[in-house]
Amino acid sequence: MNYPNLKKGHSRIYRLIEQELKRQKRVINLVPSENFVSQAVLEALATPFTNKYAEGYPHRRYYHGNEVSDKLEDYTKGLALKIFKLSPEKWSVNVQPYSGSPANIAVYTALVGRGEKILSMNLEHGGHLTHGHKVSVTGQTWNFAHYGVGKDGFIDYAEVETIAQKEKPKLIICGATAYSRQIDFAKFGKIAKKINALLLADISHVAGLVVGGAHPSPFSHADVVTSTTHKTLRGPRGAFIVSRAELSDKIDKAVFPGLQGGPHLNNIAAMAVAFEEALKPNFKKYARQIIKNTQALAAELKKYGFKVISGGTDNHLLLVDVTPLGLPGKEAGELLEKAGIIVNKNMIPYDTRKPWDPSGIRLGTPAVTTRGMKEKEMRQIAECIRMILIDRLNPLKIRKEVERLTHRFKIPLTPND
Ligand code: DSN
Repeated sequence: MNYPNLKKGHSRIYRLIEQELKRQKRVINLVPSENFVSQAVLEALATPFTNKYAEGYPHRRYYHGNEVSDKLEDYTKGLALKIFKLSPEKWSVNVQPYSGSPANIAVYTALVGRGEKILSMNLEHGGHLTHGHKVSVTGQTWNFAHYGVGKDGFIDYAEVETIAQKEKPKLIICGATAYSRQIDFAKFGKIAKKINALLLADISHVAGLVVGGAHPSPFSHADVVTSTTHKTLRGPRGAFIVSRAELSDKIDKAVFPGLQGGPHLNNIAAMAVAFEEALKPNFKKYARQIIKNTQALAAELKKYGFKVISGGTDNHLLLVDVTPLGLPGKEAGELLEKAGIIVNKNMIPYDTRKPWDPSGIRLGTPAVTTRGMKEKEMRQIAECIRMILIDRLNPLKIRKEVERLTHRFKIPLTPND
């Protein structure tokens, strides 16, 4: 690890960074919303752009000295449109949201009056906290109605339409954080048109798959698209909002000055690096491999008798109900962690348990795919999971197998790391 000034003058922080790097190297990370950024993304994050205030938008700033920031933000916005093959005549983009939650809140603030109705996916069925859960400011400020999945684990589009017709929301949200199937943006678009609602696609989880051509794109059907940049897109933590051009003034005002202060320019620089990386041909391969890996993992787990929600996956994640094994999700996650396999506990559709100790675990392959693992390694990982959760072997015994894999498949850092 090459941070000489931290090592010399801030040894406590240096040691923590060292410990975290070591942890990341040694575990198999199956958290579907996490990934490993490239060294170039990390370098961009640690640049003097962090020193600059640039409240406002390119060429309309509240601070002087922004001639370079303007170039950076204009360039990043151009790249954001380019990765989705969008024309700047029809679409606008805002790259300033600090993360996915403020991006969603900015969209609601811009397009839906307080107290007005929004229709979104239930958190328990795979939606996101900022899709109107009662503990989120979104659920306390707007009037949310929800749709979910059927007992088969799939979105029932006929039911979505029935709820939409009854509730007449101003905005419909599609997109999820724990849904392992493709989202049919065309069907959502038709439903929204029928009731004259706007459609927001929150593609935070699948953005990298969309860019890589491994998941349908929402842009022919949605009015607004939000996404984080740090999940399958493999960029720094951050988010962006793409909207039909005529909505962009309202959205820009909602982001700044409505919700945020100055943009994090170093983050925007790192986002641009990630977008450039996503334009390279090998990103398509990466996106396709993520799905091959998740499907291999799901198939192998099913072979061992694990209960995979909806019976499988079309994307980067899968949900497993662990209660038939006599284990709640929290305990399953803890046992796996002891072996160095990191997942997150997660509610499953129709869960009777609570979010802090739900019935399921959520597993995903973006991070292990970045390490270069393929289907063969997914089968090995599934076997490790079986040995821990079904055979109930001591997880510490499985740790060696995990370390063999993590030793062979490095995280993307320069050789001196
Ligand atoms: N926390 C993110 C996830 O893990 O899916 C969503 O915000």
